[in-house]
Amino acid sequence: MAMAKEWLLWLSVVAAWYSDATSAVDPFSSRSQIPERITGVSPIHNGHVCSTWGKFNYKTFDGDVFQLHSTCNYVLTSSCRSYYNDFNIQIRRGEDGDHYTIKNIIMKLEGSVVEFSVGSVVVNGRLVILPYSQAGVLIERSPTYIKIKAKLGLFAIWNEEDSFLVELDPKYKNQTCGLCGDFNEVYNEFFSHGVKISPVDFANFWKMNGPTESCSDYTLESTQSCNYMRPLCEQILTGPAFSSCHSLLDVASFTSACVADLCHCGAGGSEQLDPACLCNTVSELSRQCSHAGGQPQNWRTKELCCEFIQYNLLMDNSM
Ligand SMILES: [Ca+2]
Repeated sequence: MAMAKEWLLWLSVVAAWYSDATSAVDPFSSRSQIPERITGVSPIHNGHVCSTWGKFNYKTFDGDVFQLHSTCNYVLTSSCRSYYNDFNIQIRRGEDGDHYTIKNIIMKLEGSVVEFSVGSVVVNGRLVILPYSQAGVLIERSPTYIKIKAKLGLFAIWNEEDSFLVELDPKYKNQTCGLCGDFNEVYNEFFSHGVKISPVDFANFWKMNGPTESCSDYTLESTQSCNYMRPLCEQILTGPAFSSCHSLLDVASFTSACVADLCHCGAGGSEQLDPACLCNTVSELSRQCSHAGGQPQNWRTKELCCEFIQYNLLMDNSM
């Protein structure tokens, strides 16, 4: 994959800055692969959270990180095992040139249907003003997020851009289906009848497009040729700004997502690379760290993602 020299130079400068700042022992240097099971990290956060961010990153409840480049509508997660369907969350990403975002989210929460799109929240067909609270569903807006709490045991946040996170009560373990997986603490999502399947094949099980709708999806090329970018991601994600996060999150999985972000940076094979590619996963680590109870420090510098606002506000993660 063609890489602009300026881009590599810029990355090297950023990495060097972080490297200087992380002269202490790097406890994650040997964790270059996604572990078979997430261990030693916060079970409260990691075990109950599914998320999607950036252009195409998804992380299942069980910790699998995968990339799905698609503008189709999918079931993100739903209660599938019980007779009564407690919840169903559908999500559709959109792209406008180089700008990728979550176009809309539909949440069926017990008896209510809540539709989110940028700038509007519609409950049971009616536009509502936030904060909204009715029938066990609370929706409120913070400076940087829309938060959704459902009494049945669901908490979600959307930054009205690329990042959506859903946390479920443990009572739903092994009860869910959708892109977030089955929530059974086993990495089994990408196998069908014992055969490994691609993210697009996996996602096809959960595609919910109407018969007349059109959308595009494709499997991204392997990131194996981009492994040389891994140290850059590791240096930033294991840096001192995130020291309070390292015991709370599985940083190795974010590193893999960061490598994918850089590997697939630029639109349509263009050599014009977007510095924001590096920011997506770093921002997500910061958000999830806050959600898990950590306190990420100000990681944005003049060289790194300075044009974006600071997201790492302390969030209320109570259910
Ligand atoms: Ca699973």
